[in-house]
Amino acid sequence: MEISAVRWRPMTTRVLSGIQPSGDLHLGNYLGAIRNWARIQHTADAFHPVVDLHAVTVPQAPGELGKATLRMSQMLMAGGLDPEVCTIFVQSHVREHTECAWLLECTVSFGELSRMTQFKDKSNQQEFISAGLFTYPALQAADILLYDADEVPVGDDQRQHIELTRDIADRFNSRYGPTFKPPEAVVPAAGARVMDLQHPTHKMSKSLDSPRGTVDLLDDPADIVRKIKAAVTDSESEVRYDIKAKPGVSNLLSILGAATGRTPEEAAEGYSMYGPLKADTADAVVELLRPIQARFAELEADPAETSRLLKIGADKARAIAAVTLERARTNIGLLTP
Ligand code: ATP
Ligand code: LTN
Repeated sequence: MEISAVRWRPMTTRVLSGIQPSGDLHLGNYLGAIRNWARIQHTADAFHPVVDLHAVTVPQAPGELGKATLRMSQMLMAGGLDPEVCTIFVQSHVREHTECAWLLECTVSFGELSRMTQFKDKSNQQEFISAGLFTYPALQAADILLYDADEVPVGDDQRQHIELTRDIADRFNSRYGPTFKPPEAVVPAAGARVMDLQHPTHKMSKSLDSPRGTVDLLDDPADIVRKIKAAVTDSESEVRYDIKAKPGVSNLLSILGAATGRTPEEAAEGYSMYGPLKADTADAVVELLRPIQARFAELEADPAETSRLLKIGADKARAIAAVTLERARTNIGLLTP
């Protein structure tokens, strides 16, 4: 085995995290993920695919996915991912992902895939359970392993998929020789979790179907104010950060703190009533989202420019993915065409 031919370690930390083009981003996605990605891009070599092929694991309305993919790319850019600093691309534009996914499907077992909690949850919600929904983690592993990513910043729910990605990489390497770099999951602290405004014990989520409890990144200011003022609190009136006893108030304090660069405890100082806390939280969120919404409007007005940027991203991504895939093909021993 020619180990010297295998290059695993990029000069700087390489970070990769993908997002499905399913619905618009909400405040939880922004404060818990995108804002963090926007910071990381300045110190790491960051890759962010919009994972459209993951979205087709469940049926899609014909003709809609492309629009949703463009829109999600624009939301990422508006949220602070700079295509000149990091690599934003569309997963299906880099065909190496699907070819690599097949090799990894053959490296993961039926039993391992059966144990994935996201599959169990999602398959319970579907009438038609596609084979792709079952093998989804192998495609996700390809997304990560093709880029020799060191770190994968994700929410806690994705930890199991990243662990499986490590196991797949290790198994492939032991069968065929050093090929893939096992990545680490990087999960933000619990405080980065934004809860639904109407159901503060559930996380704010695209799939909860709680329009009054979810602040979308593109909500207009009047809607943001209305939703935050109507947030569920409790019958006491004391303002303090106590997630167990006061989930609604604590959520507002987390949001206010995150929007103004303070801890929730610091954000609580000076408030003795809910009214002013809600008003200030609403103002802070409106101000936080204002530049994002303005940037989104510019990008939305010029889809050709977004497509141009996505093509540059896909070209950069493909150059790396192709090398890794070739290494995998060679190490397995597939015949060179
Ligand atoms: P779905 O409901 O379809 O699972 P979602 O709204 O939970 O979607 P994802 O697309 O699964 O969002 O996640 C995108 C990123 O946003 C992930 O890194 C995830 O950890 C983060 N994220 C999602 N919801 C929240 C939240 N409420 N608070 C903080 N971070 C969140
Ligand atoms: N499964 C992830 C989305 C996702 C992803 C990835 C995240 C697909 N490919 C690669 C990190 C790295 C989700 O449901 N949030």
